[in-house]
Amino acid sequence: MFCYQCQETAGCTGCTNSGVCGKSPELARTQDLLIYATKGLSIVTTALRAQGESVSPDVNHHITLSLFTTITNANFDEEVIYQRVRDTLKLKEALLKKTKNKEAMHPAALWNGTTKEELDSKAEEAGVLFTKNEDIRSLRELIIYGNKGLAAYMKHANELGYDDEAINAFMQRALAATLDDSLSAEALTALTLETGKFGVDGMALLDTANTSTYGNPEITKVNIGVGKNPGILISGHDLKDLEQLLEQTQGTGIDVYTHSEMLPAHYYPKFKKYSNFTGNYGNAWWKQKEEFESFNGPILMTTNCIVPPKDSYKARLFTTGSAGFSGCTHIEKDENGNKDFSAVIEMAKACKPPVQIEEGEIVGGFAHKQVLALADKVVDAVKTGAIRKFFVMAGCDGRQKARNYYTDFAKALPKNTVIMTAGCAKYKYNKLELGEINGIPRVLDAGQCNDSYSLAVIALKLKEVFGLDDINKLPIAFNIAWYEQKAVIVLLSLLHLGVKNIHLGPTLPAFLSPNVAKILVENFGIGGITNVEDDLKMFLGDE
Ligand code: FSO
Ligand code: SF4
Repeated sequence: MFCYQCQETAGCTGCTNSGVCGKSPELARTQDLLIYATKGLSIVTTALRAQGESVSPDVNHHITLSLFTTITNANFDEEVIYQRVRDTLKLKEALLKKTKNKEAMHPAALWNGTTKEELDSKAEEAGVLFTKNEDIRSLRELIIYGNKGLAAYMKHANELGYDDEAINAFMQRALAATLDDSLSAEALTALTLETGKFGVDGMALLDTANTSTYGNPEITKVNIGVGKNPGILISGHDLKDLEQLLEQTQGTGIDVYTHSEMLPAHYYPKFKKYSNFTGNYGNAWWKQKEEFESFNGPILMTTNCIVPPKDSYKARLFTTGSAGFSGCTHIEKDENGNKDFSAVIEMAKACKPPVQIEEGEIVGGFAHKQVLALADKVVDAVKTGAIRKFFVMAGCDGRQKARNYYTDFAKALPKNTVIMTAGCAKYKYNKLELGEINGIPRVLDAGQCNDSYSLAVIALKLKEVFGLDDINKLPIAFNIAWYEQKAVIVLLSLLHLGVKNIHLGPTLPAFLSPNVAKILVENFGIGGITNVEDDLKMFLGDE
């Protein structure tokens, strides 16, 4: 196997024996195959569009779900991936009949197979290392990972009835292009930046889907303690799943708690009507081995990040959507698109209430509408010097000790600075009690990783208010923590919006070849992190 798609990749170069995430070589091979088959299908759909034919939403959604399924920590069930490969080939074969010029197509578009042996025999061509030139490989993977992240956000928007043919067509064109040997490094660089453009469109679509369905996030205090009832813990990012779970738990005596990236659900007005929506339990995804154990009740994973479960709670772990783990119950949609969570609820009734591991409250809900409602206060604070600088510290948390840098950085920031966050990165500093400036908390949590879009909207609005011609003239620094492929689309989107000098840690992606990294450094000022003291001086211009 060879996988280097996430920040925790072995030795900062690539996982080759097994994944640090728990991915086996067999699972890695099957995921490579699924990506290969998805590229083949994308070549066919792109050709069909060029012929003037339309591609059905079912095919588009199949492609987005396949991409999402291969994101780090989403799905560890090899059988599910094999089945998706077979389904993808079946869809492709049917569409292939309608395409002209088959002879000119890449073999990925023409290949077919059904047995495990036939599928496995393709594995070598499907892997990352099949592209020999390291710069081309780097750009191809950067495009693929960006599109995996975008696919995740599209899937959530699709669940709420929102879609965009232009984004689907782009994702498929981009995937197809990663098998086109005629494309130069320059052409692939342009496609990478174009991915950022569609990243902005995808995050904007999801923002509209979420806020139109559940209202605009508002300042909210979230309980981090526990109640006396048994509970269900829901994690991942899918708000539609949460809505259905809340509906189905009404009157059952079961409380619902969020974990990790589901925390921001508490900020949406629509979820506040559920009296059993009790609070947030625990921290970021990587702490789940301890926290799922002490929670005592069933856990529903709606997306990544899954850590391979301990036997002690594996029977209590349920998955749905893109998430999967062999041996855990997976809940599918019925023919009407609804999910039946009664098995989860019945299990909860027989479980003990959660063990309290923390107490108190945390504050969040600072997405664009809420922050812009406070714009006068914010602008005043900047003009009077009460706020010297904003630090966008969005992104992901992870296992590596080096990430304590972000806690130390937050603690060391001068008291006249404000952190703007989104994604599970927040757990490194959202319980630190960093205080307020003129009533504005020093940690403003916009929401999930996709709500980094909100931070960009806020920055663009501030640019307008201050009459600036360049977003980089604002007193905002970007010190972002990344882990998996959704962070890649967030990064590419910020680049598209013209943000420069983003610092990325705790390490730069292993999939950036020295030449590709050089392009990003020279054109966008992308940099890594060093240590808190030196970085603070650099960000504050105190050298
Ligand atoms: Fe975190 Fe995992 Fe949201 Fe990621 S829970 S790491 S970037 O899936 O998607 O922030
Ligand atoms: Fe390794 Fe990350 Fe790939 Fe898992 S997802 S195999 S940890 S690079």
